[in-house]
Amino acid sequence: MRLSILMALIAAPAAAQVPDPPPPPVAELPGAGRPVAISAHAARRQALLDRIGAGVVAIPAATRRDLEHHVIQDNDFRQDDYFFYLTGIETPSAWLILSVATTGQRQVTLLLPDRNPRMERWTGQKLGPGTEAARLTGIADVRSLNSDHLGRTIRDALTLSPGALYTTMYGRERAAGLAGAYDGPVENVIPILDSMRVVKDSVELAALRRAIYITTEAHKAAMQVARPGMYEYQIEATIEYTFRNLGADRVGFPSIVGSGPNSTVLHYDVNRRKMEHGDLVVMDIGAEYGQYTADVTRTIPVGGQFTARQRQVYNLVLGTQRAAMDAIRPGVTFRELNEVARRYMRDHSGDLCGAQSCDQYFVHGLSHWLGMRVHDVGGNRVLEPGMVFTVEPGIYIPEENLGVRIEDDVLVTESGCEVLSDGAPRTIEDIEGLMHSAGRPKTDGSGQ
Ligand SMILES: [Mn+2]
Repeated sequence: MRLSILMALIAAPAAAQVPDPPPPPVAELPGAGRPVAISAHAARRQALLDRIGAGVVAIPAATRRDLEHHVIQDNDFRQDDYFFYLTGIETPSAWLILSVATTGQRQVTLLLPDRNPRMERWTGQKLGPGTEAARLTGIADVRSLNSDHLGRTIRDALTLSPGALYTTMYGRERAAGLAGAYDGPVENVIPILDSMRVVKDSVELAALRRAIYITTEAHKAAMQVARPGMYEYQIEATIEYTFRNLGADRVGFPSIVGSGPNSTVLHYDVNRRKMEHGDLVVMDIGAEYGQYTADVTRTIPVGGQFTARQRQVYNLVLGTQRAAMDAIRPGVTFRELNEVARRYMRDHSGDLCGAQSCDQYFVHGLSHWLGMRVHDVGGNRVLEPGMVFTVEPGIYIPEENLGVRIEDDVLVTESGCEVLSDGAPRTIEDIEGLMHSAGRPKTDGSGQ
């Protein structure tokens, strides 16, 4: 027992409590790609074809970056979001061609680069054309990108399915160029895909839940290690250690760990300051898992206890967030939620921020969509069940080196919302409780 308690104290935070990811529906893909949720991706492709009427859709995968030519610190391959949304595979340089003929007949073709054993010595095994790829992706027609030629596939599809050529490619004349002598209309398919992506299906929600779970665990780990005298990057290290330790693929965005004066800088990510007693630390972080990212912010007192002044400002931000969350339901807009939040802040500021209301220090928007991108696609939309977004009020008072932001990720339900990031302590009582339980002496936060 003694040993297990000791091990629990020195082990990585909460590593033993991680629930397993859902069981894979098929075998893992070569190259360590995760299993494809075949029916979900097929449903997305069919939903896209429902939307375009007649025509052909051509979606390129991302290409692998080159150590010799690109920024080497950022050489990790990450799949193109649109290609991933429609296929679930992380294979570089592939293409997806979808078509719907005037007869209504639909065709889905995946073009994969031929495998290259010599290159695979360097880059690892890749998914190549063949029956194995068809089985693993659920796309029956998998062809060789090299021998079948992309242009011919697109041209043939356009012959059978006249209409427009839809693509995500920048420089859409290049897409037409791929189809040779094609001189019909070329359309941007991105707005259609974005309008689909803003409402998440169950497979997307599972990835988001896992990314968010990992992120809330990282917040708890950070709360437990934070001490005056530490540097911000040491908190960042604990956070990003926890991300990888729990299976995150990468950060969804650079981790923000801003203490004292840096707590009032919205996107501070240098993280080099030495933290002092009395500082608040804003930690705005998000793990990425399965191409989906979390975005959760907590603000903590590095000494383990909020001062009276910090406590008042913190609770105003928290009350503002609760007011906004209480107003979430289908049919509401971001603009309306923002108004609810600002009205609450104005009505409850008292003299906390001088003669004016504290909402003068609430200098950013309340919400943004969340998904494969941290500021996800979706634009102006009325809330519907299945949408996921952030609720993040803040108050930043530079003249006091006092910044507070509280950010949670919510899922719109039929009647309101589910807070997906509840796992990270949010109230003063819960934050101080966790910080004290990590062996920290009780102080008044002022350094004594
Ligand atoms: Mn955010």
